[in-house]
Amino acid sequence: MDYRETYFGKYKNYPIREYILDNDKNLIVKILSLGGTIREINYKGKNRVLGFNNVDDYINLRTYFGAIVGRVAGRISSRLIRIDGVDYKLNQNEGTTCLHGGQEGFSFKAWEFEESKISDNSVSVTLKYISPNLESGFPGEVTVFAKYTVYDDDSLSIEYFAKTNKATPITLTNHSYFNLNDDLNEDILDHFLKIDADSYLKLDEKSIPVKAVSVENTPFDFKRAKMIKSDMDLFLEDFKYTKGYDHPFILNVEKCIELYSEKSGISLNIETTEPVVVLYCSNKLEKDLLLSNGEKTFNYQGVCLETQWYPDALNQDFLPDNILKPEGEYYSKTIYRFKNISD
Ligand code: G6D
Repeated sequence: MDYRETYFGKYKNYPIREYILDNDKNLIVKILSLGGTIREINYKGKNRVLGFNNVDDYINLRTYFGAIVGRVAGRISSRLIRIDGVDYKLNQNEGTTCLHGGQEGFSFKAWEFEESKISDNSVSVTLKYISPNLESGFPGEVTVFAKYTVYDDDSLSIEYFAKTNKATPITLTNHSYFNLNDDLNEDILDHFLKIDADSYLKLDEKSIPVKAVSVENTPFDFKRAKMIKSDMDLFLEDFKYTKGYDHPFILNVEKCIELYSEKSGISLNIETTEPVVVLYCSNKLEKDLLLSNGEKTFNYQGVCLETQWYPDALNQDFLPDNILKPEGEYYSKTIYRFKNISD
């Protein structure tokens, strides 16, 4: 087990550090203090996520590559939210919606180093961010800890802990774009994907949930592993505005998500405490951005599996809300297990 850190760059007056968690076997994870961003997941000598080489690209291009997304991940459809009888005006950074915590989202903040730990079978780093009252319009000062742990079984866990001094909505997730091929120039459409979900959320033209529907006999049935491209017919109504999968799935109790590349033999198994996973296949990823390994970006180059609470919960009567109260504590955990079938 090894822990290292380096200087990565500067953002406003903050030095941005990179923390490297290495299990001295097959898994090395590199995390930035900017947005708690996972810049690289190196498994068996190859990087399996999309990332940049500099701070400016993370800030200016807003792809959310590898970033922690919050205070509220996903889209909030209303400008006003009412908490304990008080109306709060949210920042609308995507037309009339507040996307991924608004312009002042957690992804674009300098997080503080809290601690690192090494044990016989794991190495971790914990980052901290204090989100001030009314950041992007959200009520209350929220203190968040994000703990990343790499284990000797080639798994990575991400845990979030948060407290607030006033009732506020909160939904946190990680926005890594996975590509399990050995070559990031190959798209993810022939990755096999399994999602243990009986229903998904239909979206309107602004990608706001309108109802939960069964996946039976729809392109959203991933209960048995299939290639991502198998049923992704862009002429279908569900994909008219999203140009592919960009949808929340309501996970069954087992919460099993599996991704697999036949080309590399690499698989990723995801377990989570969260009730939902948003499947986004980088349908709208800007082209020709320069990645950290010198490659250029293109559509369908990475697949995001954003484990989280129900999106737009505050505004959708059919979804349970995500209000954190001062007497409560927010906690969520997602584990990413990497394997190679040849092992
Ligand atoms: C696009 O609609 C998608 C979102 O789901 C994604 O999180 C974002 O790009 C990065 O807006």
